[in-house]
Amino acid sequence: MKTKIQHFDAIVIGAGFSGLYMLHRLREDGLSVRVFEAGKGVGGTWFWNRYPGARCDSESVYYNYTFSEELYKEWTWTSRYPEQPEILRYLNFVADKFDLRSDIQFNIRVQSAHYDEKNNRWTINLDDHTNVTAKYFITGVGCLSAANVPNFKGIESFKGEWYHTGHWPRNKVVDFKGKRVGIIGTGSSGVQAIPVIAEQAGHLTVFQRTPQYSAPARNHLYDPEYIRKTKANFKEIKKQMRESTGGQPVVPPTQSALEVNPIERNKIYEDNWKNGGLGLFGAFTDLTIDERANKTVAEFIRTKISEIVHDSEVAKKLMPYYYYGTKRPIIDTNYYETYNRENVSLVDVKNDSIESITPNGLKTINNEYELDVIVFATGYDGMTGPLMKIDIKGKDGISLKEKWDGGAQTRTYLGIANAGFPNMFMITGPESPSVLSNMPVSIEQHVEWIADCIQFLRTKEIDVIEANVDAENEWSQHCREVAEATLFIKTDSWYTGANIKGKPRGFQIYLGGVGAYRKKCDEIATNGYEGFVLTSNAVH
Ligand code: NA7
Repeated sequence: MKTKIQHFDAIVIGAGFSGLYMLHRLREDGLSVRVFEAGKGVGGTWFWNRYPGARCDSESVYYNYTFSEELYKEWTWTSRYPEQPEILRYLNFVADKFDLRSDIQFNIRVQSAHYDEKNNRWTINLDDHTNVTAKYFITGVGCLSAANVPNFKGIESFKGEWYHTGHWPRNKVVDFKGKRVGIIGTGSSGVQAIPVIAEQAGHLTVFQRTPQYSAPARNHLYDPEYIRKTKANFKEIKKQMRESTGGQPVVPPTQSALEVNPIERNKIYEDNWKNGGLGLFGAFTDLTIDERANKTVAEFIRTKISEIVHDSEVAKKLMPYYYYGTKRPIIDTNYYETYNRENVSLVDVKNDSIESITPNGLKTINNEYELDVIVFATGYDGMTGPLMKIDIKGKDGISLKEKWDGGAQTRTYLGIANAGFPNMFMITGPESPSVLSNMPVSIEQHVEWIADCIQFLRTKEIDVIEANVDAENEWSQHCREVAEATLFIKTDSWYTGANIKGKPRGFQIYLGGVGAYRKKCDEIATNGYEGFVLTSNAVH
């Protein structure tokens, strides 16, 4: 028997920070909405990333929604950097408070979304073989949700257990006790997991391809007085975050690292190191644009590594050599210190690369390692990856993958829309500030912009909104130019797509800052959605 196709005003993919708020906003505006979520619960990234030590590196009191002052005041974070279980509890609290679950379908994957030009509707095909349609199609799929498990030869022969940090088991505690554990990858996930796993494992072998710059997080429990003050300053904090560069309420630097004398500069770095967190990254105005300025902070961290790590050979292997900050700067709890443990060893797989996974462990060109458990902390196909996993087709049956030429030619308008894909919106899509900002701030901005845009279309009885090709090209070019003026593009990283074999190199994040970006998006809306083509009575 054929099941009846359901029709909605809007379909949203994903029930993380983006999808939850998008659902809430559109429902408040009177739209019928359905959210599809592959996980068994809400949370998105925070549903899947359950690996040991998983924490956010934005401070808790800023890593939350600000659309509701009541919500902000009702929730109280326990520590400076929130652990994954606490963030997940927060998102569940939000889902309950706004009664969101009734419009979310869990355990289901969107396989395709095709635009039907004749009827001006999107048809969404789900992996339970049902279809639904909607006028507006919105993606809240996250920027780092397409896990990268390198295609190592022999992986299927491995007799032990293996896990990717982004797909950690939900109903099982992975037991490392007394085991020989290998971890591949030393990005944020690896750096967080390594110290925690080392405390449990019999022996932990870290397979490092590129060493990392990391600074201490100095996580601590919050003082109730600090929480009280933060809640009392809600309005000011919200304003500061929205107008800032990175979505954090911090005072921006005013000095070049080269303007101050070395003693003073070192004191500023020391203060940031003692204070913990990502302060070093924003210590001076020119760390990410001037090679000589960057060298000063890079040298500072390299000196710290040599002071912390006892074995000079190990310390040497841990020394990063590229521009600081051009790979995501990391904060940690006892990362470098962990290499002083007897049960931890470091293997440099840049010089002795991984050849295969064997039934009993891992083989590099020169050595073999026996392992009971392998942890892949090998990252993600960032930004475009999650979108290209879905078969999204716009006008004339052209897919997003074709339009972007498999990632080689990513072009978007504001990171929100795509020419050729009418009535489709991306929350924190490629070429928006997204991952180079405090995510909830960027997510809220997109959700509110999209919801306001849809309200505008409904009020003016406009049926179709589509980005104009010229406006899109101009925006993409602007993004590239901003990135090319920085050191970011000089390093192989997931920002540039260099971490994925065969992925063309680009830069898919807007580096102009969240405040400037918000202003630009608002101007476009105020000018009647400049750069978009608006059409009425499109339904034939
Ligand atoms: P990242 O930051 O992309 O880190 C992945 C790590 O895995 C990194 O050290 C990679 O080395 C390493 N890697 C990837 N593939 C391989 C292969 N084939 N062999 C050896 N090593 C490999 O991902 P994370 O999950 O840690 O963090 C992602 C983001 O989440 C982070 O930036 C924050 O925004 C939050 P490489 O550096 O490429 O040489």
